[in-house]
Amino acid sequence: MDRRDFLKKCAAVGAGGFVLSNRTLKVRAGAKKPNIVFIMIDDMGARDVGFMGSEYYETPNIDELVGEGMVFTNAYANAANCAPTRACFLTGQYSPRHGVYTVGNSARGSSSDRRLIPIANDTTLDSHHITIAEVLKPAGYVSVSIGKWHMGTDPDLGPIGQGFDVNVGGFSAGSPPGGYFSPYKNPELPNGPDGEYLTDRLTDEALKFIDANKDRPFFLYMTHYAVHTPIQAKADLIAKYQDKPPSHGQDNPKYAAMIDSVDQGIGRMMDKLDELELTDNTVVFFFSDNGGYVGATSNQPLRGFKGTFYEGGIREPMFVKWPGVVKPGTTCDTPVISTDFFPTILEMAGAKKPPGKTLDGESIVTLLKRQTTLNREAIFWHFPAYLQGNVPGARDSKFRTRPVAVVRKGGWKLLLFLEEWVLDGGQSKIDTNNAVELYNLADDISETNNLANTNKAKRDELLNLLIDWQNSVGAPVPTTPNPDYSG
Ligand SMILES: [Ca+2]
Repeated sequence: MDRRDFLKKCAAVGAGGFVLSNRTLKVRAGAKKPNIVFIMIDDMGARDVGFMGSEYYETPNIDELVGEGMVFTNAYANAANCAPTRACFLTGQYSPRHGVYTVGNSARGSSSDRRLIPIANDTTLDSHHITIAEVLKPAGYVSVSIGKWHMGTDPDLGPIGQGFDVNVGGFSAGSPPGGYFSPYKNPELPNGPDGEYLTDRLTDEALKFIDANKDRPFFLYMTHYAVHTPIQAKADLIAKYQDKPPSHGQDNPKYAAMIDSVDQGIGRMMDKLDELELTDNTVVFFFSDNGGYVGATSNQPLRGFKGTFYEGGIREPMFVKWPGVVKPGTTCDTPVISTDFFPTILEMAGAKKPPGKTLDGESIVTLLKRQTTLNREAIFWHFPAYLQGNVPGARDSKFRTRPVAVVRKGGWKLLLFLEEWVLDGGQSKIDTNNAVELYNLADDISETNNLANTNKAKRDELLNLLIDWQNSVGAPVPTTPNPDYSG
């Protein structure tokens, strides 16, 4: 079923009536459906919050929430940069199914340095995809997207076109066009008083939305522009960090102040839920779309930064607070990934997946209830593109990443570098062509010890899993040599 058929069917049944299964009726007759607040921070590194061990940034409000929820210590974004993770979150599908692999052009960097012609990238989410907002609507939810969208612009490709009822500030841009202080130069956000701070304003908009929708189930996609560049913060908060000693490579007072504003905003949202007596019936997710940005933060002890497929580029801070269900103060070390949110939210909301829609993730409700582990064997990434830049921890000094595919199974992680794989003999030369890196994250969280040639059994096991997965999702592998490549 494509989106048009899905929406037609919804309209025919009427609002709130798409899935009239016994189970849904039972849910409706019993407990009120939970509100869902999904907090998506932009570019926040895995170690950029107190609960993940930062001793430099101060996030008391976030850390307090963590104490009421479950922390996921092996949480991953579907990509190492913004747009693809968002497309995967909104659709519940891996990148090969929607074609959003990266931000902008897939052929970034100097052509003479690229050995392959990369696969073309979609910079917007095509409207035929069924998003999480579209699936929640017939389950009785009102949805708002507040902040960064990065998937195209309304009327068709922005939040409204993709099923949200309300859009505040979301369009094609991946960073605030006028910076963090009003005037914002944002076509989807009227300016506030001069000097108003964007993170505070988006929080104000969230409070307004909660007030206006307190009597019905809502899905609040709180997708802050923070803490993406430009690194701009309020002077009083910068001053708070000015003399603070650096810790584990984290030392930027302005960036710390940006995080502080996010934290204060989350505190204000929780106060609003308390005030309206909604706290007990509201699920809160906290997540970021890719790893911490070089120059703004440090992801130590993780290797690399935003843009690399080492842990520093894709590992995320994450927790879920679900009053009455999640045992407070718990942790879960099962690897989870942003495609898991779609089926998880569906299950929480008592909504059903549209017939025919493929979901690549798995609901983590069973983990939240501490019942069983997940069914899947592994999680995967596919990045048939080039991302320029020289960042510490990357494989070479010209690209944050070259085309790569990745699998994580248990404590093991394998990276398959597609240039060497495609052009240097593939499997027949695997012992010498440097196409594969294998790490045992359980012992080597910093990915310093490549075991590809010392544990060939594990290498081949993961490699076969990865290739089978690529075939199963139709992942396009670039195979055309670039004639401009100068070696
Ligand atoms: Ca991002």
